[in-house]
Amino acid sequence: MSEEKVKQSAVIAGLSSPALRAEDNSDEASLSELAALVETAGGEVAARVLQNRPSPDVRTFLGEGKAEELRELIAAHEADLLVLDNEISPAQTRALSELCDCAVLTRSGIILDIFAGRARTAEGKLQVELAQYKYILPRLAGQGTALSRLGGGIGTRGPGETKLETDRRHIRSRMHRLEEELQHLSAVREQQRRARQKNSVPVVALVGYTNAGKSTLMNRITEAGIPANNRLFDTLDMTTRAFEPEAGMPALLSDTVGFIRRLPHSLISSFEATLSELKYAEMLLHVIDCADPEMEAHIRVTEALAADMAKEDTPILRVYNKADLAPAELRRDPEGIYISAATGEGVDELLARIAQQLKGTRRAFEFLIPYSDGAALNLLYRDGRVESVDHGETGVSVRAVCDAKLYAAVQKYDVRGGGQNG
Ligand SMILES: Nc1nc2c(ncn2[C@@H]2O[C@H](COP(=O)(O)OP(=O)(O)OP(=O)(O)O)[C@@H](O)[C@H]2O)c(=O)[nH]1
Ligand SMILES: [Mg+2]
Repeated sequence: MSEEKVKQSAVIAGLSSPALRAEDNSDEASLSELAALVETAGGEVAARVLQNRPSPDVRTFLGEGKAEELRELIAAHEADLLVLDNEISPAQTRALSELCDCAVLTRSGIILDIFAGRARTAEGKLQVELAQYKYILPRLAGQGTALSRLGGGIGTRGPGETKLETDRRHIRSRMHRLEEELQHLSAVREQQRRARQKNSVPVVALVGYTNAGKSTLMNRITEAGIPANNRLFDTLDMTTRAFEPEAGMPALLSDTVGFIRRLPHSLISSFEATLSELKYAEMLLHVIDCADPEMEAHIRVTEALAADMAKEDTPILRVYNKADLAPAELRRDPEGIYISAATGEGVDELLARIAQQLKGTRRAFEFLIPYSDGAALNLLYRDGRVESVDHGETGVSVRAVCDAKLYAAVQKYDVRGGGQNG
């Protein structure tokens, strides 16, 4: 990411309106978060404005009067751009851009820009580029000159300003190629996943709001050495490492991109391949920054997104992190666990809770499989972890670790008719 000599200055604005859905509404906390996002993207916030209206204005979203006020504010601060906290339509973006005589971006545009500067792996870069095109395409007409006047910097990273101005057909064909490349990478990922499933090693996935401490916890548990920084969206790529929640119990831990309110749809769909890993997780650890005053809102956003991405019945353990920064009387969730990934406090207890959960879903069983049912034996080899095999007179005695689904398929051969802990 090339740092501009002079930071771009932005005026940020949000609309709070009872007509907007809660997740589309702006408020002081959401505006503060937007300010942090703009700064993370390398900009500077010159002024912030929270507008209240019974309903959004159809043409300008914020209202003609407010737009005029913003124009004066932008001129007075010599700001380069206006950033909206709400997702407004491409037509409203154009109207505001004309009225305020400057480039207009939305929260999604800023988030995409941060992602563009952060993507490291080939897949991450392709995913971000695709997301940017999806965001830009409907907004192309009208704002080209305002955006190119920015001359690099926020909102112009990634596809680049010259490409911005090329025609839609060119962009569409580029998007098509990106989609194809991503599909290919996703096939490779699927093969790796199958190989892992064959070994029957359960995956535990970290999810959480950005900056909650997922990577710090991952590093503490697996020594993965992932950079963990006090900035938004530090991690973009999925990293998976082996760990043992209990001696002799192999498992995998995955760290991935953090969530935030109003995560752009184009990003979610582009990162589908990465996030689909959550579907194969046996349990989710929801890492929560319990020292953040916005904790409750963060929990809602994360669990709504996680519910869309994981299997329906995947158990979630709430892991309240940064307990070292929060007074003990704030530890109010009896179901959750309070830890500090930074100091290590509570991490052993967390590992014990993970082991306990995994044992419940994955156990060792003894089967006696008749020679006539080779398919059942194949199934155990394919989806389970076979620990011993003994060819006897009446059939094959097999000891294998199975999850609930596999067990249901071969239960009739269980020598005890029930299970035993592995
Ligand atoms: N005091 C304290 N700080 C912590 C703790 N865990 C993480 N941090 C800090 O919080 C910041 C964010 O931590 P990360 O591990 O990068 O957070 P993340 O959830 O991976 O963030 P993204 O990758 O941006 O989604 C870093 O500055 C960490 O040092 C903790 O238990 N206590
Ligand atoms: Mg991280």
